[in-house]
Amino acid sequence: MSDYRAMWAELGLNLEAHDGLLAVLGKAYGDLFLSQPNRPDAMKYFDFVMSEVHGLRIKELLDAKAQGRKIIGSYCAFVPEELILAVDGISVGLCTGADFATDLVDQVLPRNTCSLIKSAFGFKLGKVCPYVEACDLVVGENTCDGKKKAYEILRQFIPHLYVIDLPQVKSEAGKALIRAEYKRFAAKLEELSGRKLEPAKLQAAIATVNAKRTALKRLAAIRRADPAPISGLDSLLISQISFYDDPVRFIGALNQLCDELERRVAKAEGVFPARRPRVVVSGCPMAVPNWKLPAIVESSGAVIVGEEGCVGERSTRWLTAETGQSVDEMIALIADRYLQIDCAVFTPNPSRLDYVRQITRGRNADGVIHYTLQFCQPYQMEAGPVVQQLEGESIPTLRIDTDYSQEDTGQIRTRVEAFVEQLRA
Ligand code: BJ8
Repeated sequence: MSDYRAMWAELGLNLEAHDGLLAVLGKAYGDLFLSQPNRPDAMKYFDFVMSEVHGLRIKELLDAKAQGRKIIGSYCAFVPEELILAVDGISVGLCTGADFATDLVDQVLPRNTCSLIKSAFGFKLGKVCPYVEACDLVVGENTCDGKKKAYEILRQFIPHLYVIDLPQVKSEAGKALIRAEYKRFAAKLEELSGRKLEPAKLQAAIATVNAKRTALKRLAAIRRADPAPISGLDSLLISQISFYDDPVRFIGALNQLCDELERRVAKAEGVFPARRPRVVVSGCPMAVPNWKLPAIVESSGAVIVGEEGCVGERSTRWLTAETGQSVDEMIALIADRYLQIDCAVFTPNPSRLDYVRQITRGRNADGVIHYTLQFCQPYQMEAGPVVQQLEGESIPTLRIDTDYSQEDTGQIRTRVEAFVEQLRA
């Protein structure tokens, strides 16, 4: 990586703490990703993106800012990238996948808050995230109670925080709310960027985001093959990168990878031998750099063939209809698309359960690991019905409730290894 220290200092990062973070991340990346055998060649692009995640990509963002473009950060799959792109903005998902500055976080948040929310605060309070510091607007959303209330506190540290209200029920009133809120967000983006939303620009933005999701869906479908042509770890990494890479460049790189994977499938080549136990992971999002569970699963003799999560197929399943003509029509269609997301904050939420079942059967998976973060009420509450239903259909399941610490790694490994043995039997 070139020397970006002056850039990081200018952004106000704590350079010493940031050096520590990069050293830990670099080592974890080498150990977990680069050491995997028989990786597809086209993963080199994603390795490069990761090696420059706090370097070249940040420089690109700052260069774009210098040209008058706005950087919009977010924490949730409900923030519509289409609207951001349509005003020439750049959308970045903010890191929420590791513990940082926990002593500072514990001073402002209750201890019984999920790791994902604590992580958002840790990266900000510890001054180690160049993305959040580069943002012109950070967007929160009223989803779970934890996030909703945490944004009230986060505003002290990020004054340019904007919160989108969201429904909790998929009713006509819910639809009206999300449509109105996306219109309000569109107006905010127009004001911030000084650019008016034009139908042609919005149409192009919808097409770009659809193309990104289509490429991710293509990757998901390829994972049906046995032997698996790509590891679950690499597939998760690609989903994580999709939230902050340049979308057009990302689509090109991912389609190139998919071409290679399809050639592998045709030759029955895989990253692991055929008939390895196949697992779907369902539940809370695994934001970058949260690789703990997939690393354990894939070093315990199984392969992950799908993620039913927001860093995964919950974010890519649906496309926006490209039939809108006016800006208002297109915003309504975008809102309708997002309202289908089956986050556990909705009540009731049957489509998530249906999809876990569908993806498990569609990928020829042998079992499901239901993954929740401690103190995440929505997903912990849904774990019971999901597991009950799957087991009722003779699909073996394992419930893992964890956080971002490494303390329970040994215990989780023991449980995962026993589960993999059960799948082999
Ligand atoms: S659309 S899943 S990204 S809200 S883990 S903070 S739910 S207590 S992240 Fe999510 Fe949007 Fe839904 Fe997806 Fe709360 Fe649970 Fe923490 Fe969570």
